[in-house]
This record gives sequence, C-alpha cells and structure tokens, in this order.
Amino acid sequence: MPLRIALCYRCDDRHKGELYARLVPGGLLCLHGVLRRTGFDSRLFNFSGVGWPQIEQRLARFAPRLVGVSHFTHNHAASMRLYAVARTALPRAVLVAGGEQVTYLDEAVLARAPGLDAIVRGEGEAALVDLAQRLKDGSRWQDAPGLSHRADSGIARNSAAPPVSDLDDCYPVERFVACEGVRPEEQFPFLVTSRGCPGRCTFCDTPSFWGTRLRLRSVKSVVAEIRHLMREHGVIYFGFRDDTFTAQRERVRALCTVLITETPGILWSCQSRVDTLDAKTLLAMKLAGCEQIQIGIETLDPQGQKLLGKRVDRERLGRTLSLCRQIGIRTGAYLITGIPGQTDASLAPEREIIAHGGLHDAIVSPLCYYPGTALFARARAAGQVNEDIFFSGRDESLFVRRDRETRQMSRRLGRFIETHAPRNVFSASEIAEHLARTDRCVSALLDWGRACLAAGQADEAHDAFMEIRRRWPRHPWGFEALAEQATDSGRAREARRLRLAATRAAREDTRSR
Ligand code: B12
Ligand code: SF4
Repeated sequence: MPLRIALCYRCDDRHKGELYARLVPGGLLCLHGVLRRTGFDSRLFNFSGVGWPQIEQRLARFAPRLVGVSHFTHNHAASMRLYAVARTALPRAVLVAGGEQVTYLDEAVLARAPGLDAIVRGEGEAALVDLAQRLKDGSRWQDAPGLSHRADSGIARNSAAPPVSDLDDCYPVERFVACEGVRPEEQFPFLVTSRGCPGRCTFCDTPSFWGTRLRLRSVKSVVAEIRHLMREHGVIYFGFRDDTFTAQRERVRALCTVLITETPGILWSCQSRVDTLDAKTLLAMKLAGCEQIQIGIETLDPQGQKLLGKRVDRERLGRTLSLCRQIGIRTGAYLITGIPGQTDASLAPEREIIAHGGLHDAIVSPLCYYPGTALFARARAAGQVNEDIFFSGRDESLFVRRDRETRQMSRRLGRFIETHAPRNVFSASEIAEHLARTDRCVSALLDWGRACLAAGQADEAHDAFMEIRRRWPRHPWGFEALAEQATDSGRAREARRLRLAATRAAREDTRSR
C-alpha cells in the first residue's frame, strides 16, 4: 500500500474572507504533484475557513503517516494551531512544516510548537520525497537533507537538499487531483514558470530563498499546463505570477509565439520590472493575450530606492508606460509607503506618474519586515527589532513604520489613485491604434467592444464581439464578451447560455489541437 501523506494549509482566521489568503501556496501543489507522481498517496487539504474539530476528524479519518504543513508569515497563527490539532488527531504521524517563515525561523518555531517534528528549509521537493522514501523504507527519516529537526543536543540542521535541476519535474498534472477544499476556478489561474530573481531588493526574501540565478520551466511545460487547465477546468484567464516574468525576454517571446498558435483562447496578466520590458516583447505579449502588467515601482524617491535596493529610472519608467499604452497593455504599479524618511511631499513623483504617466491602477502596501530579507537582518543587527515580531500573529507588528504620518500618507495616496487612475482608461483613438498595430487581435477587439458598450454604442460593441466569433469561431472570449453584453442589457438567460458556450469552447479548442 502506498504511503499516505496529508499536505495541509490553513489561512489565519482574520484573513478567511480574503480570496488570496485562502488559496493554498503554489509550492504545496508542486509537492503534492511530485509525491503522487513518485507513487505516494498524497492528498492536499485546504483547511482555510474550516473549523478545528472538523480538521481533527478529517485528518484522523485519512490517517496519514506523514503530514506536511505550509507555513508562511501571513498564516503563522493558523499553522501553529494546526500542528497541535494534527498531533492530537495523529499521535504517531511524522509532522513536518515548510515555507518561507519556517525556513528562517526554524529553531524558534520548533521551540514553540511541541507537536512539530521537523522543518524542511527552502525548496521542498527533493527533501520531502527523500523523507517520504525513508519513511516508506523504514530508514531514519531524520537524516533526510534540508531538514531541521529535534535532536538530543537541541535542534539539528542537516545540510541543504540539492536544488531541483529541471523545474518541469515540479509541475506534473498530478497536482490538480486529490485536492480537498480547493476551488479550481480560484486556485488554478495562477501560473509560476520560474524560480529565482536577479534583483536584490532588501524588502524581499526571494534573493535569499530562491537565489539570484533564474531557473526556468520549459515553454512546453507551461503550455501543457495552460492547455490542461483550459480543457479540464475551463480556465481562460491566467495570471503569470513569476517574480519577474520578463526577466528573460527571448524566452517570453518564444512562449508567446507558441501561445498564439496553441492556446489562442486565453487572456493573461503578469508582473514585471521596467528594466525588463521593450517594444518587441510587449507586442509579442499583447498578440498572445496579455492585457495587463503589474510593475514593481515601489518608490521613486532616490533615498528610498537606496534603502530598498531597487532603482527605477523615472525616464525609463515613463517610456515603458507609454509603450504599454501604445501597444494596448494596461499597467498597474506596486507602491510602498512607510519607508523611513518618506514624507507626503516626497511622494510627489508617484502622484505625478499616477496622474500623467498613464497608469491604470496602483496598489499601495506598507513596508514590512519579512524573515530572510536584508531589511530585517539590518534592522535586527542595529537592535531596532527582533524575531518576536513574527510571532505576534498581527500584521501590524511587521510594519517598519507605524506612525500617524505613515497612515495618513497611505490613505492620501490611496485616495489619489482612486481619483486619478480611472481617468487613464484607453481612449477610443488609442484603441483604434491598438487594433491597427495588432491586426485586430482578440484583446484589442475586446477593448474596443467594451469601450463601445461603455459609450452606449451597443451595435458597435456587438460587431466587435461578433468579429471575434467570426474569425476565431471557438474562441471563448467571443462568447464571454457577448455574455457581458447580454448581462448589461438584462438578458440573464442568454448570458448564462453564452457563458456555458465559452467554457465549452475553451475545452473543445484545446482538445482539437
Ligand atoms: C504567486 C504568488 C502569490 C499569488 C498566488 C499564491 C498561491 N497561492 O499560489 C497571490 C497573488 C495569490 C499571492 C498572494 C499573497 N502573497 Co504571495 N507570492 C507569490 C510568489 C510570487 C510565488 C509563489 C510561488 O508559487 N512560488 C513557487 C513555489 C514553488 O514556492 P512556495 O509556494 O514557496 O513553496 C516551496 C517552499 O516554500 C517549500 N514549501 C512550502 N510549503 C511547504 C510545505 C512543506 C510540508 C514542505 C516540506 C515544504 C514547503 O517547498 C515548496 C516547493 O519548493 C511568491 C514569491 C516566490 N517567489 O515564492 C510570493 C510570496 C509567497 N507571497 C507573499 C505574500 C506576503 C503574499 C500575501 C500575504 C500578499 C497579501 N498581502 O495579500 C498573499 C498571501 C496569499 C497566500 N495564500 O499565499 C510573500 C510571503 C512572505 C512570507 N515570508 O511569508 C512571498 C514570498 C513574496 C515575497 N518575497 O515577499 N501570492
Ligand atoms: S521585489 Fe521583485 S525584483 Fe525585487 S528581488 Fe523580489 S522578486 Fe526580485
């Protein structure tokens, strides 16, 4: 009988109403898929929002030999309780944790969680498969690489597990089966095609956790995943959530070329930096269905940039934003408030770029300490903070600044974005240009149709959506857009029928290729 393994995630209760927090970390799906492919009976449990007595019962009923928990900073409190509940339900199971929080706080977490046997530091695939294999063989699981575990002398740290050499191996289709509490339409649209980032931002732990060398999945593996999700789950909108999706532009263009022929029925967004975008790549992305890019700007203040280790050149930013507008890709920005030394006046360049740079949206987040970041290491060395902030269970304990000025700055900037960003929608003449540049591609036609709808020109909108239907008869977004129009004019039944047709089209289109 294959060894039974339960992989679990639970978000903190204060976040259970937030879609993003409820999703299981992408890496837990990878571990689940790799374990299943290797022949283990792995089951993935998303316990977000589930009551503790039910969790205890469910684990006892499944009776796994090994339990793995994903423990990040934002689900710290829930993970700690999960260890206690799992230990009560399964007194003899081996209970391990992995994820960004426990990787850097292994000793402190083990000291506070008596039910937890071990922590896997860093990338989990090789270490967890090794551990499971040892359990199956009856050899000492404590010797698996990458582990921090309890020993007579305190906490023992085994040497690091080898990094996965071929990332494609971490993304088998087995990760989409045997998942409880996972809603495919919410969880599966997020795609990650690489690990590592060449950046060295001080507020981010990616450089230390994943390294500054980029490892990439092959185009074939990414396209196979998209096709699978379209066919089996009817997903037609994806978010590439790589840290810097465009870090290697030739690879992005190669991917786009295949997407255009193999999965013409999708739209997508991605995240990037201004210094990794150019006209040729942006056009390839637009033609392959990219409709939005979120750009990490963080701050435009030179002092702030120095502190955060990220230099965004204002001129280049302006050029990139206007290139995106010319090609027809919407832009969003990530901005950070609460940087030491930042004042409302020093946010003038950000306001300028929001009002006149053509941004469609911006998200403001407070500067936070995370374990494994240079920002935290420096502050700790200077005696300003210690690890206790990660154990308080409150988001605010992570904020670098908690003063009144910071709260005001964040509120004001938020209001400024709400007022100004909506004014930056593409104008009719801009969309007409996008249509010409892209030989009337699907995403430009959608923009055109939607702009017509907003302007009350229902017939023109219908024509644009029907053009998609005519030129790409099985393209799901043709149906989807017509469904939007039907909803708009109160034809609910027709909208439902068209939505069903969109899902069917996505599935049939991938089957027929
Ligand atoms: C894509 C992404 C998202 C997406 C999708 C998340 C998802 N559920 O798939 C969205 C937009 C929803 C999102 C939201 C958030 N995210 Co996010 N996200 C990422 C990003 C860019 C990639 C995640 C990923 O797939 N990585 C690749 C996989 C393979 O790695 P992994 O999930 O970490 O898992 C590996 C290891 O951690 C370990 N591991 C993990 N769990 C376990 C369990 C066991 C038993 C074992 C052995 C090993 C193990 O092994 C895994 C496989 O190698 C990362 C940055 C990064 N590069 O990782 C940030 C990151 C994970 N996010 C982060 C944050 C803060 C958030 C939010 C809280 C933001 C917010 N304020 O809303 C929310 C929380 C939502 C959530 N439930 O995770 C931080 C977490 C920092 C921390 N210390 O916890 C990160 C690290 C970004 C950063 N560098 O600061 N995120
Ligand atoms: S913030 Fe983005 S660009 Fe900077 S190191 Fe992290 S992942 Fe890389």
